[in-house]
Amino acid sequence: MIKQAIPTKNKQVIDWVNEVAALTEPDYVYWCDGSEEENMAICAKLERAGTFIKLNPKKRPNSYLARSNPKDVARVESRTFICSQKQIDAGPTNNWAPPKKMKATLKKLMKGCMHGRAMYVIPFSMGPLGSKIAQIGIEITDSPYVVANMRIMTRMGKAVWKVLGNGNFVKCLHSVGAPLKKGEKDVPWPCNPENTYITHFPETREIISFGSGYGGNALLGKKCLALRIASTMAHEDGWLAEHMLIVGLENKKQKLKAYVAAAFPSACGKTNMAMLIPPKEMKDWKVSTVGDDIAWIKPGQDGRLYAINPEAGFFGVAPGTSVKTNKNAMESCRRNTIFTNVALTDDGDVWWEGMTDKAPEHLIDWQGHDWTPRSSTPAAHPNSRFTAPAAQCPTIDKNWENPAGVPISAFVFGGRLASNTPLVYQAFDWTHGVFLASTMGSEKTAAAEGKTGEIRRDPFAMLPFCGYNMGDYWTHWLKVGARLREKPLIFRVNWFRKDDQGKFMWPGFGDNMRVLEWIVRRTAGQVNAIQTALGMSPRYEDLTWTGLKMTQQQFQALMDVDAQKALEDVGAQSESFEPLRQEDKIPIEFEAELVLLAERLKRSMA
Ligand code: SAT
Ligand code: MN
Repeated sequence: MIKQAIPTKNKQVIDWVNEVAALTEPDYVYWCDGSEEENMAICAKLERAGTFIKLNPKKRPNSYLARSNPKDVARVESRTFICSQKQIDAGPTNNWAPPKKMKATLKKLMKGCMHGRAMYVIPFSMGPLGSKIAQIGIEITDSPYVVANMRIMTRMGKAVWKVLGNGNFVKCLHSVGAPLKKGEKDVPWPCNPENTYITHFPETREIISFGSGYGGNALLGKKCLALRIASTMAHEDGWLAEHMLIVGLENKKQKLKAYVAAAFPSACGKTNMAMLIPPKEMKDWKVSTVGDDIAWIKPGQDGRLYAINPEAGFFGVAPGTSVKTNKNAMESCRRNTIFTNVALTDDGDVWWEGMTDKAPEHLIDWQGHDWTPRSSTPAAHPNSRFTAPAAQCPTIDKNWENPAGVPISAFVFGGRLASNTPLVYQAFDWTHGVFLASTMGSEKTAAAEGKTGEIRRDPFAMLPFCGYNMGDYWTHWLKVGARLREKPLIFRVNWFRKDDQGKFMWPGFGDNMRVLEWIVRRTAGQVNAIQTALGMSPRYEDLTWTGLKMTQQQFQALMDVDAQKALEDVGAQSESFEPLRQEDKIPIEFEAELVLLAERLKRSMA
């Protein structure tokens, strides 16, 4: 038991902490201060518990490996709920439960759920501490692993109490849901997969998460606060909380500089695009990183949109990350990093599929078993992650912590689609762009439960993260745009098109700079585009090709659409709107866009 003075006079905080402690019955309550000493003690505790394995300090200074329970490896969308008073405010794309009923269910589960554990109180800020656009949250958790991760992912610690004063905050309550009986020995990764609930109460700004210790299920500042709760705040207050990376693109020679915000579903390369290294033939381009996952975007005095990254770290997908694909991410996790579910090398470092061309001869896999290149299962889990401080990224933008944010010139929306979606095209206008984002589709990845590869609609890459009715969200986007004096241009991209042999047709990664250059030049009015049935497209000669073998024909194959198939897809899009149409939530503009798109496609075939 640690004797501590309570570090705040905020009555709401104190009452809530007391109330939760009375319900969950932890061994003791610990108020986190965010200090170095505290972090050392937490990491040491995690080591003793077997949750953390300290990596070789010569190879990976101050870094740890954690292995989760194999049943707790990703977000669980089927167990994620938006508990608004009215079901229509959660909408047909979210699981809904009445708040009272859900709270009663949770209360039952949480009675005594912290037996044998410490209860940590984590004060944190999403966004630079004290900035006008930041939001303060307090997470109560019984997981020291969560404490260690929150210290990297958010601005966490005692300075928050001063900024909070007697003000309001988002209540984030988390338990792994695994109470210990007297004398019972703990497991390295306590969790309760049979009773997992990730619940949000947007009207009262509360989050309650039970049963999972992994990623967005447990680090409640991220998807739960910064997206699901923040999107409802943004809806009320006229801004946007988005599942987007923010990247700066500058070419001094061409006098071009733009910030782009881009939405892709989880595990579709947001971190790679945020830290892109241009091909050497395009070295006049300088790329800087503001954020890799979440953007809070607000209209400024000048009628433009400004974006901040509310996070302080990266929770990046490890597999596929290498010096070749993302040198900056590799550099970011060189030290002071927590790795979860990657493999351990014999010399105490980490490895994952794709890190090197050749796998090491022997590893300990993510489940703690011996592994060799002959093994039939992957050494690292496909959704294994690194938690690394953003400040360690070599390309971090000098304005990444500027509370005023960075001005956004373009929005990019991309999915993971093998066929019939062009490499890039620009929306005709804001309304058309918002419509395009609403019809985004993507193949499922390992970031969520379920079968990977299946195509699902993921509007704005927000399907699992929009905290309110999706139709109201689309209308909100139309409204925000209508009030801007200078609207960002909107683009669709697809890096993942495959040919008949199933081979990727586009090299992706650094070569995406070729597409981004066209986008930035469009925002500066420097380059033309041709009008197609889908939108405004580049011609072959509008992109830089030096250093890449790409014939006009190959480019055409990347840009082509089968109009008949596209027309069928318009029907499918319209059908996908049906649940929202039933609720009278489809913006009238979208109905018009469906008609216009179908007509353009038909005429292109005639
Ligand atoms: O939600 S997580 O933070 O676990 C990762 C993601 O799905 O983007
Ligand atoms: Mn994400």
